[in-house]
Amino acid sequence: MSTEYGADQIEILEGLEAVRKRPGMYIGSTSIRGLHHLVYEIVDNAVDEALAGYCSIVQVTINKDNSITVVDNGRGIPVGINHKSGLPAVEVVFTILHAGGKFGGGGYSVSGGLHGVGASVVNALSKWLEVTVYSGGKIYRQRYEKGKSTGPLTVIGECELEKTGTMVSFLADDEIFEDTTYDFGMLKQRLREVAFLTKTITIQLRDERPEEPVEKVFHYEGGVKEFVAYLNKGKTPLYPDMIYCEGVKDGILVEVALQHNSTYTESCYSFVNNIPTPEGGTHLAGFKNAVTKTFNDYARENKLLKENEPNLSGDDIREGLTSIISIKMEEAQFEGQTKQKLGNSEARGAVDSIVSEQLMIYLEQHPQAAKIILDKSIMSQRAREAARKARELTRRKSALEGMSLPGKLADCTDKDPSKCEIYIVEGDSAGGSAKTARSRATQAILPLRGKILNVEKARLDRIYANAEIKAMITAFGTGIHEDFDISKLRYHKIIIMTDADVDGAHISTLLLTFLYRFMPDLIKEGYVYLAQPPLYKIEKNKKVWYAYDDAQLNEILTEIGRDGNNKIQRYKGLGEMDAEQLWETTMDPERRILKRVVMNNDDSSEIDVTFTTLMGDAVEPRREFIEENAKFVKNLDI
Ligand code: 1YM
Repeated sequence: MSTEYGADQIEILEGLEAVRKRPGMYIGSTSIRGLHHLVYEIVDNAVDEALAGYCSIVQVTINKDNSITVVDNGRGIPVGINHKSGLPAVEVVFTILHAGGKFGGGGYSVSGGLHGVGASVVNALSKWLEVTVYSGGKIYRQRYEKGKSTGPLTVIGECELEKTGTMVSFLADDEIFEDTTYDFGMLKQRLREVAFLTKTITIQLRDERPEEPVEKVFHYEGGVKEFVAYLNKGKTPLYPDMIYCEGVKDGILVEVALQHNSTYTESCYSFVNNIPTPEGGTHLAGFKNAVTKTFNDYARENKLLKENEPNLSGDDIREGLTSIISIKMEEAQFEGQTKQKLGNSEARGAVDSIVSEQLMIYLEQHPQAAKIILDKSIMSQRAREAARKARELTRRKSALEGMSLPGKLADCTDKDPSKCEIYIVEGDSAGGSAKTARSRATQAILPLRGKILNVEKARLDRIYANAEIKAMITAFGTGIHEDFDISKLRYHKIIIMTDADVDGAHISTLLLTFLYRFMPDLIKEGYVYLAQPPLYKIEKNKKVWYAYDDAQLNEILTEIGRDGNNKIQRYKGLGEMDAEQLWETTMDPERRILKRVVMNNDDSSEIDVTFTTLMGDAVEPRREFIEENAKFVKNLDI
């Protein structure tokens, strides 16, 4: 190390050492999520440069060796000497742990957000990192290894005076991260989201790892309006416009887009400084308040609600509403267990006043759209009232008769939910085998008859009236809607067991759609599983093997020899197995394979799109989805 590096440098190294010792504190975790977080930290700096008005294109490349390169065409990170440290500013950016935020003020920034720890943390957690700055006709470069510079910032060449920007390449340290292989899909999803939230920016994502490199470009002139259109793809909009509200109040930049569609579910996503806030917070509260108040005021003024009729509830008005609430503000405070909820009280007022004012103007100028929305809300109000009465009735009945479990349920005897499982089984015959096979103490069986209702296309009163859905709700014990209480869950494993064919997959999807839309916490908390019945039974000399996919079948056949003495049986459905086989292969906790259904809060808008694509009205997006994903399907038996 050269002698120019004085006491400051020692402090710097101690700072970055701390990051390497406790990476989780800085990037959340060292799992695959944390790994991808490194990319977002660097991209955020480029996005800030775009928000400041100096950068229009950001290119992200996954290189062959799983290193990452991010390039922007902004001003270039400053290379001048920072007087406090005596180092070039760019070196400070990469080697000093910041509390978040830059030296300068002014403008909005998306960096310094949730983890928002900046470039120095990425540097500390990389085997190597190289930054190249194009500025003032010169090209500067500095290299670091595990956060330490391997030499001073150096001019490595010249460029045209007009060419400015920053390029950062890094290789995540495999001593820190469990896995250093990037997931193209994960980066694609997040960068698309960033592009929706930063209108005018162009983000290019390139994957150099496959033989034929893959490239995606995201550019959305319409910003959040296009985000709503994307979420509504596959749904039928109720009116042609996208309602859009935008403004600045108390230094808070607010952008909101919304549009109703013919479904009965609400899809609302909120962001602060481009960070998703799945738990909502003050900005979301402001939005909801504005929507409820404005529609009720408009309905009263225009006599769409009569004097003796009650106000519409927020849920009534937001039935079938897709919306994006995006705000940018300084010093955002995040609260809640996962720090995904905005706490700043000033955000409530800012969103409320901007949305109230502009939404009212829209409604007054578009009486037709207003009437369509209010008619739907009034229908929703009636359905909700009917559903409430039905729930009330069941609640009173169960209070009177004690907890009356569905007749078809074969319950387990143990009452400790953490030990109990419920198998939801397609069809009475498989249900019968499962009842014989099960371990009575801890395994309950609920057979479902035929296909359950597609909740994506049905209104609340019909959903609550559906026998199969009612049976699940009572069996789980959690209640639903405002009564939902996860602590009352009677089984900590909810296992969906269907045939390993197309119909079975359809039934699983219908069940998952119901759980995702009505009891998402069950999935978020990791209580939902898919059973994996075997596809093949192989017999030889009175010995039996089971294979769960084709690869395993091949393995077994190689092991036992591929002679004519094997009898291979291809299972078409659960019904073909007797109770003993079902127990051995699919239900015995010692031997079975269960797939846990997981859901990442960061992906929620994408999950929403997937369910709509699979279960909604429009055929064309579904066809596209199937064409794109058919390659992931291992066994297709039609
Ligand atoms: C590929 C990553 O980091 N771009 C980038 C970063 C900065 C600037 C421009 C920038 C910011 C400012 C002034 C300012 C940063 N500068 C700093 C610091 N791309 C990438 N592009 N001039 C240039 O905020 O005032 C931190 S990030 F602190 F040095 F100013």
